[in-house]
Amino acid sequence: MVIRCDQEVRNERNLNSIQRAGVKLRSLTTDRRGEDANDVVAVATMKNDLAVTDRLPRRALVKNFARFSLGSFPRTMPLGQFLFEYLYRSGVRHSFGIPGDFALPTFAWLEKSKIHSVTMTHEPAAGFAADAYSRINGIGMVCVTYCVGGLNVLNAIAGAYAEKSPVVVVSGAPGRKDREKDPLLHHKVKTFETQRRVYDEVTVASTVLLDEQRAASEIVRCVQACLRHKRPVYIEVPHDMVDREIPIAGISPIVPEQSDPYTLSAALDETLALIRAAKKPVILAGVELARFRTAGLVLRMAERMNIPIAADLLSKSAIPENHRLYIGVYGGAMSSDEHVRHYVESADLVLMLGTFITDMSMGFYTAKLDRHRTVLATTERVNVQYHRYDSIQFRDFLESLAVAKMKPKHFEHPNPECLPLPLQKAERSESLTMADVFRIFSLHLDEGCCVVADIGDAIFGAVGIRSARQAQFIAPAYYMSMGFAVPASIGVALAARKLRPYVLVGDGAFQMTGVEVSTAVRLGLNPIIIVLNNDGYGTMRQIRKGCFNTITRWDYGKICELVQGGRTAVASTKGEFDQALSRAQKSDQLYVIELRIPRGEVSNQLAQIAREVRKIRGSRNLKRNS
Ligand SMILES: Cc1ncc(C[n+]2csc(CCOP(=O)(O)OP(=O)(O)O)c2C)c(N)n1
Ligand SMILES: [Mg+2]
Repeated sequence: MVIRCDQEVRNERNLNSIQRAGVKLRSLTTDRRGEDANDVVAVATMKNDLAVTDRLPRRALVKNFARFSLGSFPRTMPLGQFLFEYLYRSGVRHSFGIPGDFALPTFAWLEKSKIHSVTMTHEPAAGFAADAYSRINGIGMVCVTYCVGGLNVLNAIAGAYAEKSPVVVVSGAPGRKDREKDPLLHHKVKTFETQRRVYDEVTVASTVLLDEQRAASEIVRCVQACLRHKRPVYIEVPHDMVDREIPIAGISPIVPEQSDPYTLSAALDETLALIRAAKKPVILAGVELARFRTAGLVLRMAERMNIPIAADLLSKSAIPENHRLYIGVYGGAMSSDEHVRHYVESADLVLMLGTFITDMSMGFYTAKLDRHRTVLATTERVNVQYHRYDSIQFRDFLESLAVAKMKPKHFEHPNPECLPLPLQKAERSESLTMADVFRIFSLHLDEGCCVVADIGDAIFGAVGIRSARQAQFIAPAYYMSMGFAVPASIGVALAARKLRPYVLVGDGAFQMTGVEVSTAVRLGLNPIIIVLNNDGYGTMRQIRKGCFNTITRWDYGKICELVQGGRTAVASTKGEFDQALSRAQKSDQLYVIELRIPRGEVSNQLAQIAREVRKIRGSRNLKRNS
């Protein structure tokens, strides 16, 4: 018997009320989606069995079914074999992680699969690598052991959740048998459920594969949720389950999700009326355009309507920066230049498409984007001025805008001469300022580069990077976790072999995860790693001085000796940096370039932001010289 409960499960409270209403939840796995939790439907398949399934957009469903219909799998398979084969067919080619005894049987299946397993030096780095890989590849994974590994990688997965990066976390775990009588087993924290429960906070779906009958459908459900929401999911694999034969048949198709046609048409009518009436509209292209691969639709719309486009720090490079309609990065006081700031703030309509409105990307509350002149469309909702429309698929909304009839707008580029000035002979011996670091850096970029920025002035200054040729850019510009960039460069290089990572990393952040240079050398990768050495936590010093901003002075180039690979250079003048970059570009080896930046020297963007933060937090600099 099949009983379909049409009741929506919006949050855990609803799940609980379903339980109280008499439906006993057997092998319930929790789906949490924050704001888009209303996408979850509960389907009761038997009186005592409630599964939470995802609704996928019809397009995704058709595509997915065409690519890897479950019909092409044998009727039964060992669990580990199915898990990695399904992940492979979903697009995963590399896995990042560190094994442990509970995870060894899972790693054995991983090794037998078509997915390459990359052992990193530390789990946080594996998480950052997988995050960057997933952003570029569309899905990625980490494979770790129970709690000591899983909880070690948690911060990176939290960042992936916050910034919508589709990472599958596969964790080895104590066996089904081990859990009987609740013994104290190594790596256990509080209960056997602890790790899964912690992960529920940073994933959109989670499962513990304790039941052979449901294992395949649970794997499918989690991976589909990851692809659909572009957010992490958690799959826990007890070591005594991974070799068991599991049935593959009988997985129910995923119900596609569609826009409500009336709501879609009302939202479009209102938006198009605003665009029609606008004299000076602008698009603020958001990061979801990159994640959901919809930047092309927005470009088509912008070109047909002749509307200029700005990006924000998180979405930088989602739209080609050398496009004639591109005007720069907007972020209030943290904009790439005054022209873009003025243009966006004086526009009579700002179309925010796929935009995350965060304190950081909006320049610590200095952005001026009043609701009466904005449309905010994301995968979660569409807000047109003060009206909110739900039940609209983001892609449907963009597709309709891209083909809508509209008289092209008048547009004059506010800053056509925005490219960096070439380096003059006379200035080559001058010492480096942060503005010059980003200017010289920009002069060396082209389509083969992916700039990977860490936290600190590396990310703030990167707002101003602009090049004649389109380079890619990734950074944890919302979650802002230090230590991202060096391991992320490994993820980038493996996800896109044609891109060479250009890492911008502060000395503090390098001391966290820079040792991943070791993994890059082992894999034969050749990122160019630029260490911005300003003798400590420069960003923090801008906000509050104190001895807590002091770190040990390292000779950064020596890392190459330690890991026995790569080349190094040190630069403290503009000419030296330019020369070091040229050498690194000509070399096919990994390069570590240490830039000696005077303490206290910061980019304009950091100076502006620090001023705002000091204002908000009321911080006074207590000590002068630390
Ligand atoms: C994991 C983590 N720990 C602490 C912080 C807080 N934090 C932000 S910037 C910063 C200093 C960064 O120093 P460095 O990498 O040398 O860059 P700089 O600020 O000097 O440019 C710190 C400690 C953080 N964002 N992430
Ligand atoms: Mg520093």
